[in-house]
Amino acid sequence: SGQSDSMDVQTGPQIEDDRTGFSIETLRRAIADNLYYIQGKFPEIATQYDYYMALAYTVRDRILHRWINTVKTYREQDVKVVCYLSAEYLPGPHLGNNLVNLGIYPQVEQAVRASGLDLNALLAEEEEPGLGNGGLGRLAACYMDSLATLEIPAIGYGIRYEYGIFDQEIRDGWQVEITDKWLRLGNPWEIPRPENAVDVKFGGYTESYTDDQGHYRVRWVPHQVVKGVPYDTPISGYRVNTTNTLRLWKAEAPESFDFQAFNLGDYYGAVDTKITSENLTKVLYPNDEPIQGKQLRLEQQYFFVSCSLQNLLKIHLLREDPLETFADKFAIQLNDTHPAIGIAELMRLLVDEYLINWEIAWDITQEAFAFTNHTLLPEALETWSLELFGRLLPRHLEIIYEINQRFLDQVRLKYLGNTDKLAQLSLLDERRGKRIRMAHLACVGSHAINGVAALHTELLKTGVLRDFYELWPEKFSNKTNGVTPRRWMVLINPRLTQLISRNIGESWIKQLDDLRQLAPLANDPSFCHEWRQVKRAVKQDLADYIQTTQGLTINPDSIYDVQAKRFHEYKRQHLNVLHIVTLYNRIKHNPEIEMTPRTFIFGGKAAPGYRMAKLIIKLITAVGDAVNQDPDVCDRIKIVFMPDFNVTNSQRIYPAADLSEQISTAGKEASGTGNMKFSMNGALTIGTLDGANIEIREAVGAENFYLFGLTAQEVADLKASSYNPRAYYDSNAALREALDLISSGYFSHGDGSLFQPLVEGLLHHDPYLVLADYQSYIDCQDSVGQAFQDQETWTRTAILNVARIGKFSSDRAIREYCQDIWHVDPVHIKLEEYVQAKA
Ligand code: GPW
Repeated sequence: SGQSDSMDVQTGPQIEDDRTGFSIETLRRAIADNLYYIQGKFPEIATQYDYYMALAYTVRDRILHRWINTVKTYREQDVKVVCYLSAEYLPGPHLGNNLVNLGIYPQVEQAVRASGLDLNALLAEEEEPGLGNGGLGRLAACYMDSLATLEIPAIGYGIRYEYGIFDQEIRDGWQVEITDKWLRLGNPWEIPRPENAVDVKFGGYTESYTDDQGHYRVRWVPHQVVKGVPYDTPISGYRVNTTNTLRLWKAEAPESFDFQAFNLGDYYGAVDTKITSENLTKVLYPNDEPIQGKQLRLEQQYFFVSCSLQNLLKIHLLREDPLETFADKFAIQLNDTHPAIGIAELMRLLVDEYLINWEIAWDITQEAFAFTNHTLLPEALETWSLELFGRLLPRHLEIIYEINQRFLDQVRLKYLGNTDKLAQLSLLDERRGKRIRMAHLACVGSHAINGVAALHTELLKTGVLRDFYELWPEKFSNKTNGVTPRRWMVLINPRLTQLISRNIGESWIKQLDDLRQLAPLANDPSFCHEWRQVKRAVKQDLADYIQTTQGLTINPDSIYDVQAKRFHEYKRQHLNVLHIVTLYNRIKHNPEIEMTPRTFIFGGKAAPGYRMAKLIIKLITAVGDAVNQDPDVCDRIKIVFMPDFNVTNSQRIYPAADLSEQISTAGKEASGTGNMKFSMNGALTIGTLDGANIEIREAVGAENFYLFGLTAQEVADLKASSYNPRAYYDSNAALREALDLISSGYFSHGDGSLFQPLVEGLLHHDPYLVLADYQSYIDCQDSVGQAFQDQETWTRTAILNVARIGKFSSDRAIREYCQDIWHVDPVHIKLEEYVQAKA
């Protein structure tokens, strides 16, 4: 993808070995060899998928050399390692990204062509690992990329779900969920490590005993044991040898359990244990936020966290380091509260299994852990009922009681006689039927707590975590999210990448702030012309794709107005729809009205149980059906719903957008990361003062950002002063007309009841202030439409957006985590000769 230099990858081996060589001929031979020896096929019967596999193994071989050297170096040099614990990862397809990072895209393209094949066709064969829901999982993947690129020793730990996030189909305008059998054709990127399996206990009871030294100890007698088997995937860095590990755990039945059952003659019981064990990592819960309080979900969380911590302790002891230095060697990051049980688990492992005394164990734990919060929605804050928790993790419940007691003793000293404070800070919520507050556990057990955008961190400090902030202000910091420019620019937008690199060189790929050098070019007419040509070509690509896949014709000269993200009421896709219906009404009233043609593009999944989100999808497709066929309007408005928004499909969307919709209710979106991906690819943003939008606007300049809507403070004030959405409806004719048209059944074949829950909800509750922000949004959109008429100015603004977006690289974010929270340094990986490495 445009990057022509290949040999800047650290001194490759001198000999053109078939498994390490980068020459076109060596690559071609390796592909042929892998087709034969890995896929067991000869060209006449080989499918495109066979060739994809042959190529994937060819690339993997080149990565393995670096991967082994990386592991070896980390072991020998006794370095501090970042351990990222995340229940979700959305890495996207690996092949293209690895070609970019290794710097062998052009050679592989030619080697593939020399084999009579097309690289794009082979890339399209890869099934992406959909092991996450949305932003949180994708952030983890961007951070893994940046960690490797910055040469930081790191392991990503997570769950190897057999079924990832469902595939979305649209039938009759409704979302239909299809199971994601991503492993069905095999996965060339993972290596199982059954020799590193660990056992995880569940249920049962605890008992105390006195050890030889007369110490009081606790033993956990489980009801069930599940085996965790790690599967490792290499994560390459950009143009460095560093190749870190993503270690995902699969649940299996432990052999010893089978044997017990077999000895008793209970063959079916043994098989049953195997089935129930494997259920544990069978499927990803498809809820974005809030999470569902299901037992299996807690089992998943504990399972992968216990596997990971046992693994870390094993590594630590293998290095012959004393346990007391554990936190000097590992920095453990909690990606939201999903892995927060790790705090109690590390305490259990240290105190019960390694017999360390409580105080020392607690110091180690607090020093090792850090916690990132990703939401302000109160309903998304994770809690577990004591009953369920105690049944599954009886020992951890005791440990949490002990942590809480010691913590509250400290609180009591500070706030003498203030029982409210105790209740507010307690790890146990005593009101709603006794529940464990995972965010409180995470705060108490960590030395650092961070939000993911400046506003979000401020709102944490004054809102959901204010009591903790009052107690430990020094623990808090902000780490504004970022995304990797390797995937989100270089890989997905080769045209833009080439244009930029031809003008300012390639340094920006690793130093995104260098995009600043584009700023003067915003005044260079020939550069602007080329920029427009690139955008136009990319928009044509998307038009072609939509034509082929949906039979829908869109106009590449129209504004591509895109909202692509999970469906949630707080993200307000329905506000976008109200704008569309308003434009529709304007044309119906005045068919000759001047209007900048727009193509409204939507993408995103709704949680299967989230009825309102699914109804909003139906509304979009229903309005689309009416608008797209209406000869009066379809030259000015088109609506496209792109089904199955995932990493692969998103890669076609971000580069083609003119306008990025970031329209959440202020104070609700923790950060957003799609906003950054659009901006990097030259879209302008229409957005509220929410999440990272605020910082994007500051960076690109207020004059280059379409701002509308209430501020977080105004939202809070309006809600406090008994917000009345109905008043907005009564006093705004265009809003009334839009809502009335939807209620009338106009978009639902006369069925006036279909969208009633949506319209009634807005009129009587409207918790996300859609109606309050309506007019401000419409006015802002009108100015967008006007501005697009002046292509010169629009292009200049787009270039300035890209020139000033450097801050939103995940490299910047990871550097901040390294300095302020993890205290880790880069470790340079030198490549040993292959022959020597093997010996
Ligand atoms: F609720 N986010 C997400 F905070 O994608 F855990 N899934 C989730 O379950 C949560 C948060 C959780 C998102 C935020 O909504 C988004 O604003 C943010 O950019 C992203 O996490 C990464 O920080």
